Amino acid sequence: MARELLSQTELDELAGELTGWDVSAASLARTYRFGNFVEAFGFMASAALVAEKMDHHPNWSNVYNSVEVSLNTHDRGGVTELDAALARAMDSLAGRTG
Ligand code: H2B
Repeated sequence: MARELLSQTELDELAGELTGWDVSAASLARTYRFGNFVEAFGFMASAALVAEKMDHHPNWSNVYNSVEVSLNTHDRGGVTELDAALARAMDSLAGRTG
């Protein structure tokens, strides 16, 4: 999967697609809120396995039922298609599609 930085046009398209995400050239950011800590941590456990398989890892933090996520490609210093793919996978796992 492409590890090139997305163009401004591609970022604009992504902002239209990824509702709930704050899309910038630097990162894709979203805060998920779940029913409780177990649901939040369950999401993180599932997302961690997907991330590891992709060899692409989130910057994230958890406080009780909320998980704050920031995605970027460290070795490119911005957002690539890999970040978009992980964002889509996380939305799917969190049941926040569309
Ligand atoms: N995750 C993210 N989010 N960005 C990266 O640039 C990155 C990563 N690089 N996971 C990977 C691991 C790299 O360090 C290894 C060596 O493939």
